[in-house]
Amino acid sequence: MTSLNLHSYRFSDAIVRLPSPNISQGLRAEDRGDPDPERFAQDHDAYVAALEQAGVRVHRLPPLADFPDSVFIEDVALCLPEAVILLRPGAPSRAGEAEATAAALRECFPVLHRVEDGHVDGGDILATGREILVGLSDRTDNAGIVALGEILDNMGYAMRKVETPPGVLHFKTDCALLDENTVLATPRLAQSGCFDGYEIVETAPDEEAAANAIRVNDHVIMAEGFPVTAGILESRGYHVHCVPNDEAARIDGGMSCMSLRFFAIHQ
Ligand code: CIR
Repeated sequence: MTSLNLHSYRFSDAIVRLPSPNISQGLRAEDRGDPDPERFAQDHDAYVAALEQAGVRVHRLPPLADFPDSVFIEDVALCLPEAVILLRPGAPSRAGEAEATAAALRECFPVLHRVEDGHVDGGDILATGREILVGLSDRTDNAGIVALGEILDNMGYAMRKVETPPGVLHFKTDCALLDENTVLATPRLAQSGCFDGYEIVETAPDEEAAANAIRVNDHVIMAEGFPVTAGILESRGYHVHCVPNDEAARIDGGMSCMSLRFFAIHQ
């Protein structure tokens, strides 16, 4: 097993999926209007540029017209340094996205495992420096967590089941890893106790949506519009890079969901 330690936020590569031409039909919990495809594409370009500025090589996969939500590529796989695990997204309209991405993942990883039962969305998985947390949610069920747990156990990784707060799409909607032992979390998730033993940085009042950020090498990439939380992170020494996210937010997308990040030990 390769230690998660640094590889939970030190990455050499990222895979993104260019936005579907049908992005305006993306799933959403609440109607805040359809995303505008042109503005979405511009925001996505800014997001990819932020990844590149953080020092990763970005692999761009072609858009999938049949899958409006496929830009949220994080939900189809869990990338670990030595292997990739193909997941089973829980929304029926997204079920085919994983297989549609398998061939591209095989090009980047020597080994590909598959979750064969239940459902797991990548947005419910947080790899920290010492364990892999998987949040039970409307998209991720017990059967999926058990199936994923068996694969991780065989690979020598510690997995822990946690609860995604009610009404929250994914576990990582409410948290992000900042370093091996530090997480950014909304107060509601911090209070659940799932991060006991970790250092927690809470999002500022009324800035809960800032929690879906990503630490990539020396940068923290977060959505624009959360100045107090950005200031808190900067004051702790993080290099914060804010990118526009208004269009993705209309269909419940944030920073983590638009890329698969990994450290390529075999290339
Ligand atoms: C969905 O509901 O599946 C998409 N509209 C948003 C997915 C966001 N994914 C993520 O946070 N990992």
